[in-house]
Order: sequence, then C-alpha cells, then structure tokens
Amino acid sequence: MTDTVRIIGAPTDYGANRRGVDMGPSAIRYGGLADELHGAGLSVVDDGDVAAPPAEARDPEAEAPSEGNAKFLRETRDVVTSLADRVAAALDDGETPLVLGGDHSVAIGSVTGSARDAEIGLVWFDAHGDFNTPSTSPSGNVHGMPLAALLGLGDFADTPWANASGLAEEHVAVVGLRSLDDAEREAIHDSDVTAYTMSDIDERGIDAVVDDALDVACAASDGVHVSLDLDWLDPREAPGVGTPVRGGVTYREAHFALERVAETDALRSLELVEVNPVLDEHNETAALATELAASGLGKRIL
Ligand code: 4U7
Ligand code: MN
Ligand code: MN
Ligand code: MN
Repeated sequence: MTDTVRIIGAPTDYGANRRGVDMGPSAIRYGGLADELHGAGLSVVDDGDVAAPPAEARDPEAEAPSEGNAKFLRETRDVVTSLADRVAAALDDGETPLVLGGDHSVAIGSVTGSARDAEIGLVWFDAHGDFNTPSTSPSGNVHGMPLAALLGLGDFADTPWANASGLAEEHVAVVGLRSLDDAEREAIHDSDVTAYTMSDIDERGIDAVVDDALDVACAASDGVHVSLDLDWLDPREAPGVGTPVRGGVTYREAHFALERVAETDALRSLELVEVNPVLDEHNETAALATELAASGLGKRIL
C-alpha cells in the first residue's frame, strides 16, 4: 500500500432494509478515524461521500433492475457504480482507498473499483457468507448478497454492474462464518471460494487461519482488497451492527488479523462496513472500526 489513505464514504442503508447503517461513515469519522490514521504515520485525504439519496427521493417511475425480490437494487446499482469510479481514481492517483459503509452491498463497488485493470484477491471478514442471490435470499436485503453478486452467481450472471470485476473464486477467502442460510451453505460448497468458520478459528487459532486466508488472496497478482464487516467481531465488542451473531472474534483477535494484513504488504484497498450508530453504545463500534483500520494500514505498537 501507499503512504496516503483516501477515505471514501458510502452512506447507504438500501442493502440492510434502511435501519441507520447509512450513518456509519459519519460515526466512523466522528469516532476519530483521521487522528487514528495520523497516529499510525499515514497521510490522510477525505474524499467525502458518494451520493446516496434517500429512497423516497427517487423517481418511482424510473426503470428498476428486475432481479427477483432484491430490495433497492436500482439505488444500490447507482451507488456502487459511482463508488467503483472513486476507488479506481484513488488507486490511479497512487493512494490507498479506505471505504466506509454503509451496508455491505457497497463492497460490490469497492471490489469492482479496486479490480479495475488489475487482478485482485479478496479477504472477507464476516459472521455471514453474503452469498445469497435474489432467488435464495430469505430477506431480500442486498447486504446478504454482495459476494454472490461479485462472482456472478445465480440471477447475478446477467448483472454487469455487479459481476464485471473479474474476481476469481480461487482468490477469495471468507473468515469467521457462524451464520449461513441453507442455500448459501450449498453455494459456498459448490464454489471455489475458501471459507473458514469460527470453529476453524477455535481449532487452529486466529494466526493459522488468517495466514491461510491471506495466502489464498495474495495468490492474485495485483494485491488484496480487505472487506471488514464489523459483525465479524463478537457483539460484546461490536454491538453497533444490524445483524449481530454471538460467538465472534475478540478485540485482540481482530487486531491481530488486521496486523497480519498489513504485514503482507499486499493491501490494495480496505473497507469497513455495517457500523450502525443507531444501534451502537456510545459510538464504541465506530471507534473500534477506526482502530482496526489503523492496524490494517500498518500501525505498529513498537
Ligand atoms: B451482512 C441474512 F437471512 N443471511 O441474507 C440475509 F440471515 O452484510 C443476513 O453480512 C445477511 O451483515 C447479513 O438477509 C448481511 C439473513
Ligand atoms: Mn455480516
Ligand atoms: Mn457482510
Ligand atoms: Mn450486518
């Protein structure tokens, strides 16, 4: 990565059924992001937010993409398209994009932008697989679908704004799984994505699992995008998320994992998603997100 980090906010809640996660970028900035990154010895520029108008402001007559029961797909498409351009522009200018969500559907844009004219790997830290498609999703919420979308699975085979990154399943590792819908479990099995559950972490330890995940992603030639869903952590550490699941990684395990990311020297772009200040306690999940970003971007204690 480069010494300058470019913050790009993607304040969406479309993918999470509109519950306050759109305030994530503000909460993370307010939680001290710039100070934390300066403290890690980095230069920081803030590129502001991509436009994400409230759904009510949209023209109900406008043509909507028709992928099954997926909610707010048109709004999601518009946001991820402009986010992809912003991420690609940051990389063109020699800066490291740091995307702040918003719900996890924004990863479609982050990965697409990061993969423009490049072969990238992906590490996805999450309690969930995010492997649903519009036909399999029990909720219709696109934040449960971004990996399937990026890989062009199911209905997403015909969705060029989502599936055009060229991301290869072989270069994707998902870490920390503990909540999968039945169809997701099957789809992950049928794919060439490498998936590590919380049981893998229990059994082998965070270091072995994260090292293996990074090996998978670092096999791509042009670096790695890291997507960090804050619900990866245990809800005791990160209460401010929309879909908490008990039994997640600890504060120390999360820092350790992000420190390992920095040590690879392969980090191309990073994102922090699913922070919901409405559900948070004294902004602690947002503050935690700032700390983890600093670890991922190279902060060292000694
Ligand atoms: B997140 C869920 F059904 N699988 O699809 C779904 F359990 O980005 C949850 O990882 C998705 O937070 C969680 O709605 C999406 C549900
Ligand atoms: Mn999740
Ligand atoms: Mn997620
Ligand atoms: Mn969530």
